[in-house]
Amino acid sequence: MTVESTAARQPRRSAGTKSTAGKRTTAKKPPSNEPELVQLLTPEGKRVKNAEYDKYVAGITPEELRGLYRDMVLTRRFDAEATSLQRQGELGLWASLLGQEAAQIGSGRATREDDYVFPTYREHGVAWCRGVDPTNLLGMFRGVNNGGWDPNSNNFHLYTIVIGSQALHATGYAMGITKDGADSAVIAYFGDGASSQGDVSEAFNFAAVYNAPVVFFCQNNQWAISESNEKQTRVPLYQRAQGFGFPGVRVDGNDVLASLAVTRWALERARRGEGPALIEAWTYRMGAHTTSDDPTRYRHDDERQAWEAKDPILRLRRFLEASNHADEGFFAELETESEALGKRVREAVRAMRDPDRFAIFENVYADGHALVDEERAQFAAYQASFADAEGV
Ligand SMILES: Cc1ncc(C[n+]2csc(CCOP(=O)(O)OP(=O)(O)O)c2C)c(N)n1
Ligand SMILES: [Mg+2]
Repeated sequence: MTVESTAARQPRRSAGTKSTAGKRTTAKKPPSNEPELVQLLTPEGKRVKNAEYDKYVAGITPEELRGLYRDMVLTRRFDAEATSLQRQGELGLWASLLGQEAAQIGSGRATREDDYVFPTYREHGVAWCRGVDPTNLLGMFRGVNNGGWDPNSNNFHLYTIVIGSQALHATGYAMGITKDGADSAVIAYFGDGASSQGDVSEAFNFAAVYNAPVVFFCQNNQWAISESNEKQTRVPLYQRAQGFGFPGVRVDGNDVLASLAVTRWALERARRGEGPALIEAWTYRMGAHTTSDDPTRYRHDDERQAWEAKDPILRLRRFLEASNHADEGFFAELETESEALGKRVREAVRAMRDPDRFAIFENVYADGHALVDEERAQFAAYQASFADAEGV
């Protein structure tokens, strides 16, 4: 639901918060954990009606629904393989998307080929939807390249580690689209923690005043490493949009159908020239922040267990089974396909060779630079100073 449509339903300040002269005011309560969100599939896999958003998925076919399921299963399988590869010492680090498959596949499948996507470092499901080969996501995490894919081949920007900075890149890109007179849109992904970055607020404001065709897709996975989202905001994140002058919606990020519908709504209005929108996908990071993190140090397992019951893949499976849109053969075939993907990823990572030592100096500037040349020469001299320098 949009900010506008829910404004009347926001809880009023209680009598205690009125600043009546001489009386003490009660401190505002932190945001409630009871989300008002757009949901089309319940955790039990039941389809629920939604007057505003049903129309964005009205024509969806059983085949497309199976496609969404397949996307989520394969993305999860790829992600699990990457986590294992890190544990085996094949990757330096991995940032798992476990639990966030629906938010990513739903929104990723809503994008059009000519749209442009600006991800964080966790958008493996969106990369999948954009047609980026999953093995290409792993080079940076193995430390053998600085990215691993050409952003312009799939309109999928390189992973961005500097929290929130891509919101500005996306907004600038969207402003450029308007100047080109094109009707594409941009989607910028970021997390609940990133919402506290100045870059994100600046991007919101630029996007609003320039009416840029950009969708801000915030996956609120409840945690920014060890900081809970109560430390990021005193209002539900989607409501921030209102202060900048564009609509904000909170969607059930574990519901792939709702994520698809709401993102279609936002991208379509952006393409029509109606400006930015903020989507807050309410979801949960089921795993650690990265393989370097130990979440047992800062959160209780019962929280994770409660979210397990809302698993995005399980709920779509329940729906597919209950509506006879998929049979045992489909699930069995997908299992085989998943295992084959795991094997392909494993073999590709193990086959990745170390890069040329001087590759780091390439692509810093499109046309080269005197300072980079100097640094390259210094590095070459340093390398040559070793006793076994032959072949450097
Ligand atoms: C500008 C900046 N500050 C701090 C960090 C360190 N850092 C890496 S991930 C992270 C938390 C991000 O949390 P969130 O935005 O919620 O995304 P999530 O990892 O949960 O997907 C932080 C603080 C960074 N990479 N960049
Ligand atoms: Mg987060």
